[in-house]
Amino acid sequence: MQIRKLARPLLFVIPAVGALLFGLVSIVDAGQPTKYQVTVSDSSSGFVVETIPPLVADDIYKVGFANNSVESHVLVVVGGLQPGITEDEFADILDAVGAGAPPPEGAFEAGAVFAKPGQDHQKLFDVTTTGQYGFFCPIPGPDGTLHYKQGFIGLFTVVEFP
Ligand SMILES: [Cu+2]
Repeated sequence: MQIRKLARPLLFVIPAVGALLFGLVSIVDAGQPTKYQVTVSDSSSGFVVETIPPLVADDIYKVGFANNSVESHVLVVVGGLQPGITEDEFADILDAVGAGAPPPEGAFEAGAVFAKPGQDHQKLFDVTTTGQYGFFCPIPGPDGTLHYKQGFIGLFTVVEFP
């Protein structure tokens, strides 16, 4: 008898607490960076990075980077690139900087996140400046070939969120 009397009101209390917690979480979320998930995996023709779209809204993102590949990777994003640059031109710049040349004027790193095989890590990426961006992984494979020459490279444009 005693337990039943206590148990019944508790059933009504628990959903109310749940609603309150949900409300608090929603308020906290409003000030948090936008979450975005990127995955790298292997294919017969190289590494596949999914998905960084050609157009990205300006924002600060908390990027999750899941590594489903057999090698370690770091997703590096750089901004301030020349508009209309091609992927080959971007790779040439990376080669030059890797060989000791200064980075192109105005270029900046927007963020980087490292993940070993099987890991999924998060880092903040600041793409609040509109313009031409690129992403790449500079880690070499077992034969010394850099990952950005095995498919881990791409370009995207950051546009003002409408
Ligand atoms: Cu890599």
